[in-house]
Amino acid sequence: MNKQRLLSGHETELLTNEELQKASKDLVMYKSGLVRILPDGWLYPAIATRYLDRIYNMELRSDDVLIMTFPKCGTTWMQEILWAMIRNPDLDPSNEEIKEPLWVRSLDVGIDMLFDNYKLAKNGMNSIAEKFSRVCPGKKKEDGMAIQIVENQPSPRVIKTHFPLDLLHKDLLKKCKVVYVARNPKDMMVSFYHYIRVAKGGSYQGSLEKFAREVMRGEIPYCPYWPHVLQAWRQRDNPNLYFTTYEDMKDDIMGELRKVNKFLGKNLTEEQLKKIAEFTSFSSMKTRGEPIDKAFYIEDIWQKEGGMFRKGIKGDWKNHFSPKLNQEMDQWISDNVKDTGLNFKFGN
Ligand code: PPS
Repeated sequence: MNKQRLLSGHETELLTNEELQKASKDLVMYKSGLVRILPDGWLYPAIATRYLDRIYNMELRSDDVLIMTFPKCGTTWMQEILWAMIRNPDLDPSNEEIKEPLWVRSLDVGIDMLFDNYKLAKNGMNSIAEKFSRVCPGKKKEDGMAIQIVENQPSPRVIKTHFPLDLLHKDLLKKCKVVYVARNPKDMMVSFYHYIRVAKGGSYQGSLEKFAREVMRGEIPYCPYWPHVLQAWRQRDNPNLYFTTYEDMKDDIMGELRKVNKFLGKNLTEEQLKKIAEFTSFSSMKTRGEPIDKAFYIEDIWQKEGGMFRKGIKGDWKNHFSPKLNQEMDQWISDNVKDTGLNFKFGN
């Protein structure tokens, strides 16, 4: 079926063969192709349409917390903070969950759509598949492993999503809390480019300049960037959404932890927050290792440049952008933030 109406009200449209051929020149492709979700044009592996309605309709609990981001904007960092604050505030090492990789403890509810990639399907998601068979006996993988694990998880849950607000339930912000992390688009671009090269699901072969232009035109999976960020930005005064940035976290992590503590109503002590800051520092997280299965990565790029934990700094774009790309990005940014009140710090 070429077109489908989702419960969120969006219409789906499969990319034509011509569009797919263009997209797959530098990118590893998905068996079922790609789908565009209108009107904003979100681009996902076409298999996403199998899960989106179920995710839209998932039963939300009042103590659920969602970590929502556009990719490469600080998800993993905030996810580990939220998991610690909510599930293990004293960082008890004997906690059973802490032994699991982060992406199993706190699932990306839409991760199954990446399974459609032949390079990943084989063993890139073993830990999720293992948990699925353990906690969802008799259930079908094809109905979405992540969503079914999440449905079975004990409260309070920390759920990760890269889907934007408007693809999730219309009452999401009435029913539970969302922490949204944005990152300046120049550093997002460098980090996204690295990841789409190192992840077998991307195996991207083109240059940074080419990639950046494709992202700006919304031609890379998970794009477009602006509606994702702006939908959350417009909700910044909603008491159930906390909007923050990667740059604010880098500038003052204790200040951010206090704000998140208040937002969640956790009443953790300064001592507990300090320990969480240390537990979730870049060096601690990198030392503990990848939050996902290593089979996800192309080994030699991973060895040289890292995987999920690459540099963890602000302003790295300055080491990668040509003056021309910088100019194009500046234009793209100013066109899109105009009249929104949203400003980014571009790092030093
Ligand atoms: S993902 O795959 O979309 O969930 O990736 P995401 O976690 O959003 O983004 C990865 C970038 O975040 C950096 N990172 C951190 N920075 C500082 N402190 C901590 N603890 C931390 N954890 C992850 C990670 O290094 C990626 O940024 P770059 O610029 O590529 O280093």
